[in-house]
Amino acid sequence: MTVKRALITGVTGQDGAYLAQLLLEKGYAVTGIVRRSSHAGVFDHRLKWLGILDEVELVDGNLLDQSALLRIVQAAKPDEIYNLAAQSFVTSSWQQPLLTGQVTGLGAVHMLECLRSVAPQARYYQASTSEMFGLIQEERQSETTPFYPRSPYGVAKLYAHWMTINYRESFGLHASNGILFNHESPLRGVEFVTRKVTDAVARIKLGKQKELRLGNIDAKRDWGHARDYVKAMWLMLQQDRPDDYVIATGRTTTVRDMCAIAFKHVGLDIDDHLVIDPALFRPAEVEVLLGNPAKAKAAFGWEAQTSLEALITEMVDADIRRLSANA
Ligand code: NAP
Ligand code: F7E
Repeated sequence: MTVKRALITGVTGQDGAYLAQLLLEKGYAVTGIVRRSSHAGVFDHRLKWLGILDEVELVDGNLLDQSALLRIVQAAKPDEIYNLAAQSFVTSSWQQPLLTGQVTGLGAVHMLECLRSVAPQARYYQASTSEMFGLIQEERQSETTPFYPRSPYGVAKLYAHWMTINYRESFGLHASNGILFNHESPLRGVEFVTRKVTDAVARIKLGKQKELRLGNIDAKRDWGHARDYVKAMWLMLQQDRPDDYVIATGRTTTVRDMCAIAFKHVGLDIDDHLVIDPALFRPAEVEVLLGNPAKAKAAFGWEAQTSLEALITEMVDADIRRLSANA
């Protein structure tokens, strides 16, 4: 039996780790691109947490270095390429707009150029995002909703999104965009709001912290579990024809209500600890997102499996375990 080969950019990130785990379970040989860091913990902590560090082949590369990417793709001979690498934190995209454009926007084109030049048969997944909807033009956002990005991150992703469609149409590549709404897990970076909340709630419960400072708690998001969402990435590349799909739960919740789930889980009162900090508000906010995943359900039967309550309580419990082990 021939073993399928997958190449993942951003393998050290939340989604990269869960996707690598899924593909290994399916019998794939998995290669992941890692950008060099002075600290080993940056590249191995999520893969270690999932117990798969030794099973993934890690190669040194950077989305900004086209020559390295070309050599990597040529050597890996992938059947499937998942482009998950990005400067993915919306707040940072105002601090580093040019870098965000280069990595999150142009970086995707570096990968598409590799595909076009040396791997035209490979199937390609582009990590598009609900942030492209930004100032929403329809109450429930689907593949046909007009885009209106509200951050340098959203604008960079929109460029990558359209370049993926353009390369598909120009060169006949099997290239698909997954327009994923927010998805979280115990492996989420601690700068994102769900993990910031669950980490703080765990610290408050363990007596290591007193307050939780947040910005706009009226913002609403459609939050799912990363483990469910990486299955959708894989399913997209198993379809005969490349296409673009919204992946979401179809439920939206305020930051405040998400937070309340976390505090309630450990028997604490949110109003005793939550502090609003105006410095954490964004220059332009995405007030509400709510996805319509009907197309993905009809095409390949994908549906979110994890409720927000199950997701947040899993994250709080994981943070309590992590902090207790490090005490
Ligand atoms: P993440 O945890 O921030 O991971 C980003 C990954 O990109 C990390 O592995 C990071 O490496 C890598 N990276 C950053 N700059 C790079 C560069 N110049 N060269 C090579 N690698 C680089 O993000 P995630 O939550 O897993 O999301 C995965 C993808 O989906 C991203 O493209 C994100 O924008 C997109 N997305 C995420 C969501 C969500 O809710 N999670 C929703 C829609 C779309 P280091 O480990 O070295 O930092
Ligand atoms: O913010 C509000 C904040 O940083 C969610 C990325 O994965 O999902 C993510 O982008 C909301 C915003 O995620 C704090 O203003 C309030 O309205 O967790 P977040 P995001 O910006 O939605 C999309 C789909 C991506 O593609 C991105 O890569 O929460 N909020 N107070 C806060 N947010 C943070 N981070 N920190 C706060 O203190």
